[in-house]
Amino acid sequence: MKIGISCYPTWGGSGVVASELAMALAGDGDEVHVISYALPSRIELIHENLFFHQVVVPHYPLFDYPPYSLALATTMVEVARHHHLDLIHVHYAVPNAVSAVLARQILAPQPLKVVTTLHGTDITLVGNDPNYLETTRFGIVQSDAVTAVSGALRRTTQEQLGITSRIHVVPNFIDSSRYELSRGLPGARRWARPGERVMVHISNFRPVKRVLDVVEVFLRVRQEIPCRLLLVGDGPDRPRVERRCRECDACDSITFIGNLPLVEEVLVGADLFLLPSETESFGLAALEALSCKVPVVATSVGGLPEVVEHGVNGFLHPVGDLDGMAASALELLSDDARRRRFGEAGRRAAVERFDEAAAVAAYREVYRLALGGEAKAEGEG
Ligand code: GMT
Repeated sequence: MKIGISCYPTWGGSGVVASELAMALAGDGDEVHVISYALPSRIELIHENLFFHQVVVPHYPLFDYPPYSLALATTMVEVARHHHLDLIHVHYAVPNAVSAVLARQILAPQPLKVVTTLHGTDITLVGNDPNYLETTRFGIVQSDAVTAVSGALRRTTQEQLGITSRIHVVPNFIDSSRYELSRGLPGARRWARPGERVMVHISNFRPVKRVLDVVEVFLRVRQEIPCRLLLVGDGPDRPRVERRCRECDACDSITFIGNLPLVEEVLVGADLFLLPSETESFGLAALEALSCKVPVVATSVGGLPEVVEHGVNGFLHPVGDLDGMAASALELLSDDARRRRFGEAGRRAAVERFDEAAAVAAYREVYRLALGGEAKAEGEG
């Protein structure tokens, strides 16, 4: 098959999932063309079947807001026309789905099927914004097939955008062997002093991630046991979080690591992962932690209960329940045997329920349907 994959190239989970999928498909023999305004951080262009096409958005004095969606649609048309793409798979609906639908229309009568994967904030925050709602809904409804990364996101899309057409659920996945390879590394322990427990948070530091809650939970735990917090990632809330760390005199035990391409290099060796988000359609970072045998304390929102099993590989609490999250963190950090049991259960879940090969097969089945194949009778999306 010849497949176009369009995504955001930044550090968000949607770009990571799109990149891993692109590399897996190319590895299986498909010809894959990645289309974005920069090379996505996780893409390794070392495969002969994998190509990258940069979307260039020219500036013109008239444009206060250069039209990225049009430049993207134009690149999609060029790539589809000259490389004879069978389909284009867009990750994140805004504006990628709309650009793909436009490209399909421009290309007619050359066929191009559009597959859209919804990742979360493209529905819950951005797509839902009245300024984008109608075009987001249009892009989704006009796609030849639509997937969501969790059952919760499918429900939200149906409820909030009133979408009644079929949405397949293909959960996010990880290449668990990568986490196996990092096992020998010191990982998070590099930053810890002897006797310190290490807690990790990874995100893009957007308000939806509630990184200040991470700090508050950490401060509660630090009153009870020696511990360190590693904050991985960067984004708009980082200055507020840094200010809070200074205010409470915690700079000595909180380390900001910034963006990292290979998060397992920090997750390995960590004792606990914190994800107190306001909303989270899936929580790829939580899955990466589980895969590294790190138990997760998170909020019981969106798709997180589909990833983290309360009392088995982590604990879930209502949004803002700082005392509850701190109590769960302490429970795990002060009981090595229990923490190890939770870690093993997390690794098992990652390997058994979020296997890369199974997800790639599920996406292939969605492609087959988009290309006009019959739906399988049982157990499908
Ligand atoms: O978390 C973000 O703000 C980035 C966003 C993205 O598009 O990269 O993440 C969303 O997609 C990820 C990959 O499917 C999910 O794991 C995240 O849960 C989801 N974020 C939210 O729903 C807040």
